[in-house]
Parts: sequence; C-alpha cells; structure tokens
Amino acid sequence: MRPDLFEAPDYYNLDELLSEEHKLVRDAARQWVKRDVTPIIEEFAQKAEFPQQIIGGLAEIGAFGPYIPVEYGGAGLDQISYGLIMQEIERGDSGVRSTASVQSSLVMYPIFAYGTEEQRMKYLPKLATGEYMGCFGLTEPDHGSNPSGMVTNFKDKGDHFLLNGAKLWISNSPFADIAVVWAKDENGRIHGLIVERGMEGFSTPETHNKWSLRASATGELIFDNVRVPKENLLPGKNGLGAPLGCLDSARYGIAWGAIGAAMDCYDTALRYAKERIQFGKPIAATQLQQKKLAEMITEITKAQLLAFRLGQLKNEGRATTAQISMAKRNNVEMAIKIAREARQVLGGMGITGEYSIMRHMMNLESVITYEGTHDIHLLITGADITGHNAFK
Ligand code: TGC
Ligand code: FAD
Repeated sequence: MRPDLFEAPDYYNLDELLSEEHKLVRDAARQWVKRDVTPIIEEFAQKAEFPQQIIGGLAEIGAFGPYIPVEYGGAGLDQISYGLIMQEIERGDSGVRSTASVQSSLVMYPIFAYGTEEQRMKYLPKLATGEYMGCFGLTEPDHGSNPSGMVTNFKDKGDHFLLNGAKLWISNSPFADIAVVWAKDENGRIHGLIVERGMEGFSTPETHNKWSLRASATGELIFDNVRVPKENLLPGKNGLGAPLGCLDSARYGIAWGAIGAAMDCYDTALRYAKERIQFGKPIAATQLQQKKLAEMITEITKAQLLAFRLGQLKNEGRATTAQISMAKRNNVEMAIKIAREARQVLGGMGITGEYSIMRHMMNLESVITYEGTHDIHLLITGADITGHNAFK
C-alpha cells in the first residue's frame, strides 16, 4: 500500500464548532491511525486476520469506552469526541472501527448501564485497557432483523442458569474473552448474560470466506448446556429494549465512522485525479471527474453536519432512536456511494490494494447491513413519521 498522505476535508470549517478537547482527541486518533493502522491494514485484510497488535493503541486513544466514566477505566469524554474517534478509526478501516464499536457500545455500555457495581468493577477497567476483549451476541441464524424471535434461552437451575442456543455473525467472537449474550428466560423475556471464554459448552467458531470486513474477526457463539453463574445476569434492564438501547449507541458511532471511510475515499480520489494525466491534462480538469468529486465533498459535508448535530442532541440526552437511525442510514449510504464513485476515478488502479478504496467499498457492504440493515432503518424512520409500523 502507498504512503498515507491523507488530509481531512473540512469544507464548511466544522473544526470551528469543535472544542479544544474534541480536536486533541481527534488529532491523537488521526495520528495513531496514520502511524499504526494504515501501514499494516491492507496486509491484514488480504490475509483475513484482525491485527491483534493494535489493541493497546486503540485503548490508548480512548477507543474502548470513550464515554464511560473514568472511575470505570473509560475516557470520560462526550459524545462528539466518541464520534470523532470512530470517524478517525474508520478512516483507516471499518473492521477496526467495528472492534472498537463492539467493545465500547455493545459490551462496556450494557455492563455500565445494566450491570451491578460488582460487574462494572470486575469487567470495565479490563475492557478499557484491552486486557479483556468482548463481543455481543444478538443475531441468530434464523433471527437477524427481528431479534425478538430469538430462540437462545436459559433455564433457572437453582444455583446457576443453563444456557442453550447459537448466535451468528458475531464481531470479535473468535478472540473475545467475554460475550454479552441476549437470551430468553423461561417466560420468554429477553435478558443479558455475561458468558466467559472457558465456560464448558461454550465455543466460538470463526466465520471464513468473507469478502467484506476482512480485517475483523467474525464468528459464531455456540452454547451447549453452558452453566452460567447467576451473578453474570445483567439485572438493570430486560426485554428487547435492553439490547436495542446498546444499538442506539453503536449506530451513533457508525454514523460518524462512515464519514471517515468516505473522507479517505474522497481524499484519495482527489489526489489521484490531480496527478493522473490522460489526453494531455489531469483527469481532475475534466467535467465528469469534477462532478464526481464535487458531489462527494457535498455529501461528506452534509453527513458531517448531520453527525455533529446528532452529537449535540446525544450530549443533551435528547437523541431519539429514529434520529440515530436516520444518521446511520444516510451516512453509510453516502460512504458506500462515494467509495463506488471514487473507485472509478482511479480506473484500473482503483481495484488494487495499493489504494484503500476497494477495501472501504467492500467493508461498507457489511456496515450497511449490520446494526440494522438499510431497509430496517428506513422502516424505523417511516414508523416514526407516520405512526404506522410496517415491519410486521
Ligand atoms: P419493538 O416492538 O419496536 O420494540 C420492542 C421493545 O423495545 C423498545 N425499543 C427500544 N428500547 C431502547 N432503545 C431502542 N432503540 C428501542 N427500540 C425499541 C420498544 O419500546 C419496546 O419496548 P416495550 O417495553 O414496549 O416492549 O420491536 P420489534 O420486534 O418490532 O423490532 C423493532 C426493530 C425491527 C426496529 C428492531 O428489532 C431492530 O432494530 N432490528 C434490527 C436488528 C439489529 O439492528 N441487529 C443488530 C445486531 S448487533 C450488530 O449488528 C453488531 S455489528 C457490530 C459491529 O459494529 O461490528
Ligand atoms: P435478514 O434479517 O434476513 O434480512 C435479509 C433482507 O431482508 C435484508 O435486506 C433486510 O433489510 C430485509 N428485511 C428484513 N426484514 C424486513 C422487513 N420487515 N421489511 C422489509 N425488508 C426486510 N450481530 C450481532 O448480534 N453481533 C455482532 O457483533 C454482529 N456483527 C456482524 C458483523 C458482520 C460482518 C455482519 C455482516 C453482521 C453482523 N451482525 C452482528 C449481524 C447483523 O446485525 C445482521 O446481519 C443484520 O441485523 C441483518 O440480519 P440478517 O443478516 O439475518 O438479514
């Protein structure tokens, strides 16, 4: 892969809206990605492996629990800082951002929000440093968009719970030390349980042959009569709203993250278009390539404004699920369209691993599917504005 010459676009001077802390956090993440992620990520994507050596760096830039209070090992930052960190990481690779999203919003957040004080103290500091890595098990082979139909279940056996079932498409599962697993009790009510690697009957086979998110490890969670101690139940919230509450936080991070992937594609395409000479002039001097590039920067700017305003609402505790859905849906679609256009600007070179664009484009196929598909987010907006639920 070529040297990382990335320069972040800021067409509407959005930096002026950021605090000094936002800029410090963002710049630290940006420098770390340039130093430790982009030089190695293409190789890891090609060999379909998560680069374990970056876990310490992710922890250092505050990517594990950015908004979790410092007394639990988190960075104690606001939601805009959290978003900016996700943006910078996904500028490097969506799979790396996935690992950070899962650890922060899908593992640390439910333990922080729904766990006991003992659970918080036991797990959060180790998750914040990366000593423990976590995963989140909601999706099942037959229940993806409709998790309420899940069949994974646990029975009360007096001094422990007995857990049975299977989860599919679980980011980080092959190497996770713990899993936050969503399962039904004997009354069909959904609860969160912390399952630890090493518990008998618990296995995490890896899913191979992905053409997308190749630098992220994805796998299954299989529970075959797993004895889970009762103190591993998250008592603070139950019902489908408990896992969906975690998704709000992760989807918010993705709305920012997708901007990073789009910025990288735009920046690469702009530089290439200025340098590539065809018919005696830079292709950047042609109207067709200018149309592509002008539309890219317009869409990136709109997405940045959407994410920033959502961050303000989130800081005030006012961001609704439907507002988050709109931003996740819009920004990921924006990024995938930019990746496709940017790839064309590079002609044949666009399909090689010399440049990041094709990797971003393929990664974004997962991003547009997980955390609620593009269709599901449209239906969430539709239900919100019409009052009619069109899911069922
Ligand atoms: P519905 O009837 O709408 O709601 C059931 C209950 O949940 C409450 N609720 C929420 N609570 C908190 N936060 C939210 N965002 C909530 N949304 C709904 C709701 O009020 C209700 O509560 P109650 O007390 O009345 O029971 O549920 P539904 O079955 O109709 O489903 C709605 C739907 C389709 C929107 C939902 O199931 C959905 O979002 N489906 C998409 C599934 C999904 O996003 N899966 C993601 C899996 S995790 C993942 O992909 C990680 S990728 C990791 C990475 O980044 O690498
Ligand atoms: P389905 O739900 O079967 O959907 C198939 C198609 O039908 C989609 O186009 C969908 O939009 C459409 N559809 C579904 N319902 C409706 C409807 N009512 N109306 C109209 N169209 C509809 N899950 C986790 O729990 N934890 C993870 O860490 C995790 N990581 C993931 C990592 C990767 C790389 C991927 C690809 C997925 C991951 N997922 C994870 C799972 C992800 O959340 C699901 O793939 C997603 O929610 C969609 O579920 P599904 O794949 O079963 O598709």
